Amino acid sequence: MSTLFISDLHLCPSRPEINALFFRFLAGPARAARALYILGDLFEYWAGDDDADAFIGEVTHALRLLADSRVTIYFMAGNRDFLLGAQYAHRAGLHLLNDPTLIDLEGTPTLLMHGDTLCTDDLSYQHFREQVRTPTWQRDFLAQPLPARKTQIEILRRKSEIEKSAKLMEIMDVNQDAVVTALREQACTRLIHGHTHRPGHHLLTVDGRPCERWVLADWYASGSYLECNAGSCRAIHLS
Ligand code: LP5
Ligand code: MN
Repeated sequence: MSTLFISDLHLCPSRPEINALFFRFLAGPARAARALYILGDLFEYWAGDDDADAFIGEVTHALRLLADSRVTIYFMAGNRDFLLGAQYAHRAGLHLLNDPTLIDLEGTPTLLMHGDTLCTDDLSYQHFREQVRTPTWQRDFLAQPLPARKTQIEILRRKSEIEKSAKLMEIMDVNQDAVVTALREQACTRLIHGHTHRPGHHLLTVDGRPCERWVLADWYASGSYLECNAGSCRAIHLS
């Protein structure tokens, strides 16, 4: 049985075709898997587990059906849905993972990350990330009423888009030294991450060990997933 990996779906009510594709994926290929790993940015943004609108309800229901069919679903937060907490995870049947997480994937030590922490040259983002990942910041933010949180998120999203348009593409990609350090520290040979929206399969050598880095694709124009079996992985495009 395979293990599947997805990330960067950015689900939101305004992209019905992608949502339908995701629901077909959950009811189709994902049903035959041993486990599904969602490596962040499942949602366009997450304002708190108390945001229970109809669209989120649909996604929750679809995830729950998969979890109830005995496929283990793991969720690692991305930079857009890091506020997703234990309450929602319980509702949707998700097992929360820390970033990074090392797993033994049928004999291959495999490191899982969202990918944003590898973009160490993006200093303004890393500074922002440091602030919003503290328990104090998150407690204060979540203590505000939902509409106030959503207003601030909208301001941040606009600011982020403006800043991104002025950043060099290289700055928003992973830093090679950060990749090597992650593989070295965890003594593993495979890294799977998303975030950069630059799908690919990169081969590299770390301390004499042949390693590979899989970058998951985003689900903006279409969908895809990474399927791993003993020893190898392949990217599968959905249409
Ligand atoms: O997601 P992506 O790939 O488009 O861009 C990221 C970085 N941007 C972000 C912001 C998110 O995309 C949008 C909002 C997510 C909702 C989170 C919910 C809770 C937080 C609420 C806080 C108020 O993560 C982008 C990176 C890019 O990846 C590539 O790696 O470059 O980073 C930025 O552009 C961030 C800026 O560099 C720094 C922003 C400083 C913001 C200052 C505070 C504004 C708060 C307004 C509140 C009133
Ligand atoms: Mn991301």
